[in-house]
Amino acid sequence: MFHYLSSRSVDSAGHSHPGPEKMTTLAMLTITADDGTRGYAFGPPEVIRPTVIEAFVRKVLVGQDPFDRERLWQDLVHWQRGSAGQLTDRALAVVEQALWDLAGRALKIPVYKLLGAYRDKVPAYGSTMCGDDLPGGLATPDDYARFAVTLVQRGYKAIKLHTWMPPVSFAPDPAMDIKACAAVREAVGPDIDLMLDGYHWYSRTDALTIGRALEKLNFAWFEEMMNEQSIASYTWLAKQLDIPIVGPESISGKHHSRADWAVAGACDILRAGVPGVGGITPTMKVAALADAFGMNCEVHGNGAANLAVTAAIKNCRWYERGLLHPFLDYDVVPGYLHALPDPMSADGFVQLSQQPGLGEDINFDYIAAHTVTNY
Ligand code: LLH
Ligand code: MG
Repeated sequence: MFHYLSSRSVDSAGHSHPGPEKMTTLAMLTITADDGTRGYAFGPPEVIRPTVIEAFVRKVLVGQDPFDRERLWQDLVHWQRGSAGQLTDRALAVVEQALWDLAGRALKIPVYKLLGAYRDKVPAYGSTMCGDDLPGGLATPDDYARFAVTLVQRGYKAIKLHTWMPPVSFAPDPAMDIKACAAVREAVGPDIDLMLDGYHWYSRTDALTIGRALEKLNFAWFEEMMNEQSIASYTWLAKQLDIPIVGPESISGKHHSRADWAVAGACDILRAGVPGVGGITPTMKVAALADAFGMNCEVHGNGAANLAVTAAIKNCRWYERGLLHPFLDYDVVPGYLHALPDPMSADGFVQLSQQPGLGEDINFDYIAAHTVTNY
């Protein structure tokens, strides 16, 4: 576990926003093979806790071949049931990413190539932070419009708005969301792809109202506007709207729940991110499942592992770059890395690193100097 400086803080509902620069804690999991080859993955310390490592991860991994990722992952999945919620999908994902990183480093090949690369660069969409009440931040529809223009100048060919959510005092407000989307469309013109990821608990009728407005604004997709626990609500909405519905992002169930969504017609585009579904392999399974249904799978979230998957599959249009905010410079490299895992060119493409493994250029000296606990 180590400290690094971050200017992002999290509100009372878990959404990130700009905040005062402060020391933040991150965990780095290291898996070492008998020949000394190592694999690394980062994760929140509360996810990859010492008790989780001791009670489950060591028991499953020690003495095993680190290349047997599927078997090791399945063994961890079996432990999940009896773990009383201790061994989460997010913990599985950290362990599995470190195994992929180890394999890539051992074979001297980037993970996206190990996965069977489809491309070496991926177009990125700029994914905004959720709305706030910071003057000049993301507090008004005009703020979103101004920010969208700077994102287009930076090179983004697509932008996804996360609009206002509690604890912002006036949120949620469907009319405000529609105004922000209209202001952004007006500001960037017809050629930029736009998406909305608004408040995640709208009612069916509010969601339908917003969805119809987005259709008029020619938005490319509509994401997590309702509680994803209700497949029936998503099926109800998808039947009535032409705009593609993307999901599910936040529900549990790994690739199994995504299969249920595809069968139910609850979305037009599937969604999975490496931390959320328990690793790179289950994310690839969702992508294959989507492919079998003739659907895209838009990968949720940024970072080296999500980028590797995005480059390894054909049926994902964009890499989600962010979260972005006018007060923050996403291109600043955090202290524990030597370079961003997802540098974006002026024409909006993220080039995949050719470094062996996940492609994170780790600053081991920084981490050693800022380590607070080793276990
Ligand atoms: O609610 C939020 O803070 C965001 O929606 C966040 O979860 C983000 O990761 C997301 O949904 N991206 O698509
Ligand atoms: Mg989302």
